[in-house]
This record gives sequence, structure tokens and C-alpha cells, in this order.
Amino acid sequence: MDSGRSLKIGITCYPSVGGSGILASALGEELALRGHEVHFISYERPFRMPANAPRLYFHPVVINDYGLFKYPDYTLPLSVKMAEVSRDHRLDVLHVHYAVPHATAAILARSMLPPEQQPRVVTTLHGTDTTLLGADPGYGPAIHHALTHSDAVTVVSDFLKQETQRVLGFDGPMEVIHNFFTPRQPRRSREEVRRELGVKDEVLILHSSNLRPLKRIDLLLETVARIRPRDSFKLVILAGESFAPFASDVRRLGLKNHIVVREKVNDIEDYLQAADIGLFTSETESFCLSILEAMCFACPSVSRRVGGIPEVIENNVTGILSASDDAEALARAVESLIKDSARRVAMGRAARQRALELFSAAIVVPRYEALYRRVCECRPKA
Ligand code: GMT
Repeated sequence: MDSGRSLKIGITCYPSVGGSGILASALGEELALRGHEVHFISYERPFRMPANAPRLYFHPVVINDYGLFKYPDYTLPLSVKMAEVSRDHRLDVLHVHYAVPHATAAILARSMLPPEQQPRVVTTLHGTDTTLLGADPGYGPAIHHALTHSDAVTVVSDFLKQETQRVLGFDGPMEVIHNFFTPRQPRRSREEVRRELGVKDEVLILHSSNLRPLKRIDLLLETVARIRPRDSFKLVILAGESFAPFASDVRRLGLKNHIVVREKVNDIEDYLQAADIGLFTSETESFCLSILEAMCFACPSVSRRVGGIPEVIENNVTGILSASDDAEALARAVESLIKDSARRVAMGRAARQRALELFSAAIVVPRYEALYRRVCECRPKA
């Protein structure tokens, strides 16, 4: 195929708040800006997908809840829609984010089509599709099958590559393509946002996540409860889900006046630019897009040294990695940044520089484009 021509790319992801969906939406947006035609296929319009952008289309998958079945099925209607969009729009590539059930549906969709209409399937593993579901005997073999039959597999960190080999026993080629983030222009000033949060001279600590057990919100709260002096900071939590289950812990730890929660925020950039330190306590993370989002706004993070996070944070240069999951150790690390504003600012600058040099769209998106072109060349369309 002509290596310069624009491609027709289908993207399937989880549309709701979550790292893989955010990454996939951003990738689609960037690809469309670069002249490719991008077709999102999912049960809802992806979160943060821009409306009315040129060359960007959305195809909803309709799920019928037949009384006949105890559980509604998504995989089959998704695969039928993938096959339909591939055929009608002559897709070159179907890029699926998060293996379950997207990769399986893509393999099925491809096999429903005659050879000349088959798209190449690219599967990107994001994290728990390997680390959690890959280890589940009810999912592992299906994920392995889908990876084996994908035209290319990418993973978002070296850590995830090793885990995919270890947990799933998958020994096929995998390309490591890290996350990227393109911040939008904040809508409000830093001062306005800090005023909204009731922050005066305090240091603003930021945590953003979907609050799942793996994010260890218990440890996050235990950590901030140990930071001294208490009036030196405020914590803003950008919660992808309801924070209500943690409200009693906040009261128990006497943190009511030190924590502000904002749920399902759209304009995260407003809050990122207002923050001074990120704090992340996850049990594991294949990459941790939230840390990168903070880095883009010169905000260094304190985190546990787990999963792929050491590929994102350079310890003591762009943030602090704590070797233990001890709340006391994490609190001391945060305190050290609260007390030393010069070090904090220097780390923030280094973090933003690292984000630009390694994890910007300009660096990462061309790697996906090159991969698409490679898989298209390997197996020319009939
Ligand atoms: O686990 C989450 O918080 C969401 C999950 C997802 O699939 O949406 O995030 C994963 O993908 C992100 C984008 O590649 C990574 O930055 C996250 O580290 C990863 N989460 C985990 O590995 C737990």
C-alpha cells in the first residue's frame, strides 16, 4: 500500500471515565487531526470525544436486554457492528483498547468478512486486562487466543509486556507504546480554581482516579492524615466514581476540612494547573495516566514504586517513588515537597520536560501510525 496515504481506522474502547478510554479517545482525535478517518465503535460516545470534529465518527452498538438471557451480551452485537463498519467504510485497521471483550469481538468481526474486506486487528493491552483478567481462568484463554490472532499487539509499558508474558504465557511480539497526554487549555485561571477549592496559602495535593480498590483510597487517606502540619495542605480528589463510600473514613480521620472532592469532572485541566503535588497510592498501575496528566502541568507526584510507574516517574528528579506501601513513608515524602518549594518547583519543571520529551502526542502517535502502516503492508488487502 501507499505508505503516505491516510488510513481508515476503527477504534473500540470503554467510553466511560478510565485510562484506556481516555487514551483511545485522544488517539482517535490526534489521528483525525493528522488526516486519517477515525470510526469509534462502542456502546456510548467516548468521554472527551470532541463533537463535530472532521473525520471523526461514532457508531453506537445497540445492546438488547432480552428477557431470555440472565445477562445481556455485548460481545456479539459489538462484533457485528465492527464487521458492518469495517465493510461499509473499508477500514484498514481495527484498533481495540483493553482486550476484554474488545479483542475477541474484533477477531470474530474479522472472520465474518470476506478476505478483501478484512481489517487488520491491533490490540492494545492497558493493564487489568492482563494483570487481573489474564489470570482468571474464565478469561485468560480467550485473551490469549485474541492476542495470538491479532495482527499486532501493543502494551503501555515494559512492565505490562513482562506481565503479559508471565501471566498469559503470551510469547508473540508486543510493542511498548507508552501513554501520551495532550492537555487542553484550562477554562479558568489557577487562582479561580484554588478559590473554588477554598485553598489560600496551602499546598494543593491532587489525586485523580476511578477509586477502585486497586487505587487504595484507604492508603491515600491514611497518608494525608499523617501529613504535618495539617494546615499546610489541602487535598483535591477528582473522583471518576461516587466518593460516598469513603465519606466515613474522611470523618474518622478528622480530614473533613482538608479534603475537597469533585466527581466526574470534565475540565480536569482546570484542577491540574491548580495543583502542586500529585499523590497516588495504587497497588499496581501499568503506567498511570493520571501521573502523566499532572506532569504536563509541572506537578510532580509522590507514588508507590509499583508496576510501570518507574517508567513514568524518575525518582527524586520528576517525583518521588516510595519503596514501601507504608502511609508514614508516603506522608514523609509528601511533607518533604511541601516544605521545600524550590525542590518541588524544580521537580515540576523536570516532570513537564519529561512529559514533553517522552509522552507527548508528537512522540507517541507516529509510533501507532507506523505500526498501522506496517501491519497493512504485511498482509496486503486482497
Ligand atoms: O485501572 C484503571 O484505572 C483504568 C485502566 C483502564 O483500562 O482504563 O487504566 C489502565 O490503563 C491506563 C491507560 O493505558 C494506564 O495508564 C493505567 O495505569 C492502567 N491501570 C492499571 O494498570 C491499573
